Amino acid sequence: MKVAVVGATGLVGSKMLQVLAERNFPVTELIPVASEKSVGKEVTFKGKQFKVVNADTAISMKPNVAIFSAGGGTSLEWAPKFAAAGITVIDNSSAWRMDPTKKLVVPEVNAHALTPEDKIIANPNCSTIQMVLVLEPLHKKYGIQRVVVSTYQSVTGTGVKAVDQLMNERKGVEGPKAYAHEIDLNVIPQIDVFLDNGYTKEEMKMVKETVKIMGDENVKVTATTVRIPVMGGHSESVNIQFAKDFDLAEVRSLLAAAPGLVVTDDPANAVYPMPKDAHDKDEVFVGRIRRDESQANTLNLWIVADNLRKGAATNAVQIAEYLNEKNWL
Ligand code: 11C
Repeated sequence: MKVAVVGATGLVGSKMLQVLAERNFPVTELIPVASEKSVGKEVTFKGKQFKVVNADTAISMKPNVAIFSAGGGTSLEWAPKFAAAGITVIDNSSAWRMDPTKKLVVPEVNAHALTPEDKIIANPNCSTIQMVLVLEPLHKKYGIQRVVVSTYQSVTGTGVKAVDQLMNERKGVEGPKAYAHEIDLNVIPQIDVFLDNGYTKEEMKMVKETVKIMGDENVKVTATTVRIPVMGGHSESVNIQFAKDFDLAEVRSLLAAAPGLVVTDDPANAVYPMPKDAHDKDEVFVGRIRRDESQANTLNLWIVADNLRKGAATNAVQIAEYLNEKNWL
């Protein structure tokens, strides 16, 4: 399997290479793709060096699959060109997610939506992925009516510049800023740009992507997304109102049995999900599972996952694994 990784030198791109190697995706030839300024540089994959090429060269090398993580502009311009050459694109940007002709996939939830005709497949936003993994098994059993989510998101979601900003501020060193404010010892209630309705783009991604992935417009979501000075992953406080009542022990066993989830919930021993523990893991961790005592049929819980793994690279590689199992690549 020839695999192109577009944006191979970025934070998510490097994680894609790591996850492809760790999960033993059957890569016979790796084609790292990046902008002209990185062409000719080398990246290491499974102990071997591969030269970075530009997108045109990558298409001429005819990969079976191209995993994009180079921003929406690159995806809008290049994904259709790869697809026209018969190359399946798995795109980690937001460019194609809400396009009604493209599938938006979290394999544990809606891999069944994929067909051999899907040539551009969208990988959801990190904060959406970890939430829908928890919502799906509960929705099937109790019927979700409304979700109120507040996020605590790692600087790795912004990229290398933000990680550098946090580290520089921590050391008291001047440097380029990824955010309009200091991030060390601070909390910024803005992720991405503000829209006309007063919500940020990140918040509206959580609202709209959740409905599309779960395939149910009755799942109403409202979100507040917040950046915190953390590296290991995104955390989410989630309040879920169901149509039917639930049994807490049953909720725990449904979540424990759901693919990709680990229940980490022993408050008496100070055990709950934290980004430090989720870092570099593929699983999504859920804990602090408790009844909302202020209204009927409502649950509170806490979800943590490494946004660069299940929130980006792992989910994209899982989509490629599914397509490969079906012999569609
Ligand atoms: C963040 N969720 O943490 C964003 C990063 O639509 O894929 C991912 C943006 C996206 O800042």
